[in-house]
Amino acid sequence: MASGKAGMPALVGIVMGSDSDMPVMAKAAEVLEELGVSYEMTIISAHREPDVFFEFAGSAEEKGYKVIIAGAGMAAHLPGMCAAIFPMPVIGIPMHTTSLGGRDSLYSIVQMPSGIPVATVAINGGANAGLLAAKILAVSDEELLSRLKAYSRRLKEQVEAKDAKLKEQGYKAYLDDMKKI
Ligand code: RP5
Repeated sequence: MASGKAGMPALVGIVMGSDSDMPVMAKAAEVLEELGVSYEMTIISAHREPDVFFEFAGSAEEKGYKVIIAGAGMAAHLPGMCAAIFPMPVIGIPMHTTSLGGRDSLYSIVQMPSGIPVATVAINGGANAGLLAAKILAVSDEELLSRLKAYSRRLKEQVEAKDAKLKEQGYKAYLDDMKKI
């Protein structure tokens, strides 16, 4: 289990079906760290260890989680089953897959039956999942809301800086710079 803020009870549970999902799930963790939101990261396979999964989902509320971010690929049942058990918001991240390009994961996660919603982000949308979790928590946390507004301002400034560089250098030099990265 990886934790975002030492000594802070985790508000967000980040769970993934396999360590092969880690590069995408890490994006969610990075955003939460940047915004100062505590989290715990766990690997659980709903299919390969259902008993461990039921213990995780059944105890998540008691542990203090307010949101769960669940990522999985292929027949991706982890987010939906979290939503079936955990009474607060669940955000699903469909993993890209080599066989079906992630459509298998996307449809498995987004096509939930009425009554059991999963807020599904884009295929491999780890960063947006982290942001959405922070926005849900910011409904009752003014300081977090301020940090989210500052995050949005930084995004805007980054685009403005890119446009200023383009105007200054022209697109050919800009492209050359991009190839160096
Ligand atoms: C899913 O199956 C996982 O979420 C992962 O995306 C996919 C493949 O898992 P591994 O075979 O890499 O463990 O359960």
